[in-house]
Amino acid sequence: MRVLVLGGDGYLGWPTAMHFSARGDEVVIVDNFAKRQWELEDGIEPLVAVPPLHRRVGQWEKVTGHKMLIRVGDLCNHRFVYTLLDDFRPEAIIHYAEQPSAPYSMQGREKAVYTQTNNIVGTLNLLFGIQHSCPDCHFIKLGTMGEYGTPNIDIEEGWLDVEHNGRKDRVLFPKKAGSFYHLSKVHDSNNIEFACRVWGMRATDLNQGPVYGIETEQTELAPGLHTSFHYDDVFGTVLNRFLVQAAIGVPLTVYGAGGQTRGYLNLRDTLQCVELAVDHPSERGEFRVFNQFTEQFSVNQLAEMIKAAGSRAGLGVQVNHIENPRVEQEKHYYNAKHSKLADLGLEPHLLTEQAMDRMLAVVRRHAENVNPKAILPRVRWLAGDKTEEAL
Ligand code: USQ
Repeated sequence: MRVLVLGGDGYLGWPTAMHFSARGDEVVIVDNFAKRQWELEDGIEPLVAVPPLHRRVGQWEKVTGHKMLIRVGDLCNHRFVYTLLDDFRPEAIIHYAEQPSAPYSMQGREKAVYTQTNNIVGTLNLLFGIQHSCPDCHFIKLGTMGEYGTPNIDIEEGWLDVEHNGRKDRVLFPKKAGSFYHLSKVHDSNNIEFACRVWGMRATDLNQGPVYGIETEQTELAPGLHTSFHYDDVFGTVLNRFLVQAAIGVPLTVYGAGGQTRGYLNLRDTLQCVELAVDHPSERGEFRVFNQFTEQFSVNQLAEMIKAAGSRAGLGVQVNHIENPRVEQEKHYYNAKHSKLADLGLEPHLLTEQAMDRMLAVVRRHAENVNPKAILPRVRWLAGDKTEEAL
């Protein structure tokens, strides 16, 4: 298939591009390297330095014989988007090319406006571009479980059947996002649903939970094919952060009471889920939503699991409850449905002791690269514009 991987230089995008290329699909990676710029702004580096994209693609070709093309450009430039889609006529578009961090978006007005403009305008340009150049193409969009927030009712997969004053309808599940970043994805979802309803587009919104992990089948093939693994307070997801904290012997940073519960998944399962979506496209006019995670944990449960992995590895891991920099519920009901990907055949890589031990061992190998200043959270939800100068 002809597959576009938008944001193919990133944590999820690069392994995804290799995964599809390995199956023999024709892959074009699109990126504007904005993530590398955001890292430079805040003095943040991934655990292991990531070679430039062209070098990684060259290495991939050398190791596997598979070619991948690179197109450098910004999705907020509609001419770039239209030319890209006209030239390549993709059958599937996997869209990761967004600012992915809640704390980044909460640094102040400038970063909130940037996050929403970048994410929403880029996606909107794609919707128009698809309608214009490749209307039958399947649009696979990385959304987030954080669009729903933590409601006191069960979370359905995208849609909710309601009965109100004796009448029935099917509506998008109510959203209660927890940051301006998560809200950007809510707005994207609304725009995509509208494009499906009005233009007959086919789309799948993957509402993904926090991802953990460092390796995939392809990253292991040769040196230089690794992905960008963040452990810092801005781009690092909680389990990846805890692994690094355990590895360097600093206390785990549980925010507040630690009862915050989310649906998590292994990086390897992100690839599997996206592949299942590509191989089972939605119908024309269908806005399909998959809740993309495999297991639910509270932050406290994750901390306990890391502590146990630490003692198996001979590390004493201390768990600290620090003041929560976010405004979020720390004890709440959480029951999110996630059966649609399983129905398509997802075989999860669960967070077993063995999986945890392996990740901790890999992270420990690079412990000398860790910048201890990137551990404690710096962005406060209540600070409004005041954080901008603090960073
Ligand atoms: N947390 C801690 N300690 C830390 C870091 C985080 O207790 O050191 C807590 C947070 O307060 C939160 C939970 O862990 O309650 C998850 O935080 P996270 O930073 O792992 O995840 P989040 O900010 O929600 O964002 C991440 C990705 C984002 C994706 C989202 C899926 O960065 O791209 O959309 O996970 S979800 O959380 O389901 O919305």
